[in-house]
Amino acid sequence: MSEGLYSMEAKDYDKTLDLKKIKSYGDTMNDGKVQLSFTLPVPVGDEAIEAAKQLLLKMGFTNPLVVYSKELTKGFTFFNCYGSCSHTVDYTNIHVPKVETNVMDMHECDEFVKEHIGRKIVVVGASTGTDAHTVGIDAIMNMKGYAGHYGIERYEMFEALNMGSQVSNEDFIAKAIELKADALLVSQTVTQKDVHITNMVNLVELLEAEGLRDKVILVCGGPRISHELAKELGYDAGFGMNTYADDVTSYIAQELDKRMHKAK
Ligand code: B12
Repeated sequence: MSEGLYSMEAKDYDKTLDLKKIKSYGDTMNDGKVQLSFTLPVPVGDEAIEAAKQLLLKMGFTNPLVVYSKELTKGFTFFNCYGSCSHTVDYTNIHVPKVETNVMDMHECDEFVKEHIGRKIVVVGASTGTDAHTVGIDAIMNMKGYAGHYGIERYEMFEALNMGSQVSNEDFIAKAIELKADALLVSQTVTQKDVHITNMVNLVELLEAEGLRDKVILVCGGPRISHELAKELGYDAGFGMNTYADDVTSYIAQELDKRMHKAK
């Protein structure tokens, strides 16, 4: 067989992992391969494919490849593409602010609360404002839990009320006062036009006006929520994708312990 592609052996491929210069991984180290899809507002055809390739080049991809294109509706074409990314990122210089807690499972957490708090912790949660998404807050609070992690309603040492969705900040606060909540859990999924920011800031302002802000542990969560954003908006903690009840209960229990301990 002649020399060429087929004669290449595994040993010929780049295997260098430099954490100061990482790039996307396709089949081999540092190949930079990325799959992406987008739509262009042009009719399907060869010109549309060429336009997609040129756009990929301008995005900084080498070897642009359009592997699928389809007319979505008249005048719009959808593409699946591959390309090689030429840029790198210094992984060693990445610092993401996050909630620093010792995550305990349900039983450990209940034991911790018995020992350190000595009573049940009251938690009120809701998807607030106009947000109609309930699956996120249910995943955290529902008795049956999510992905093998029991929700807060299941915990022996937590008293949990899930108010559901589209709960006004005023109703949310009224319930928190009625139940003497230790922690409030705010879920925000819709982020269009920054509606979550307006709503979350409004809650903080109302809590401050009621003199309640420092008396509760204020936690928010949602797919586009980060701890950094939460802190910026005046919350104590923020949780994003792939959060489980364990993360939240562990944080609340340890934070409440800290606050009670400090108050003594
Ligand atoms: C299901 C769904 C719906 C259902 C909701 C049903 C229900 N009962 O919840 C329905 C059909 C009603 C719906 C409606 C709408 N939806 Co919708 N929906 C979705 C969808 C497909 C899944 C969301 C979901 O359930 N995820 C699963 C849960 C488990 O994940 P999660 O929410 O991220 O929760 C986890 C973490 O974020 C975190 N978490 C979440 N909340 C909290 C709270 C706390 C305190 C903590 C600690 C953690 C935490 O923990 C959870 C578990 O790990 C997403 C797209 C997608 N694939 O994500 C769109 C999506 C969220 N919807 C979207 C939109 C735009 C809408 C509508 C505005 C559409 C419209 N124009 O009418 C309306 C909303 C109207 C309104 N007033 O809110 C957009 C949001 C875009 C944006 N960023 O703003 C998405 C992303 C779809 C899209 N790509 O455009 N939707």
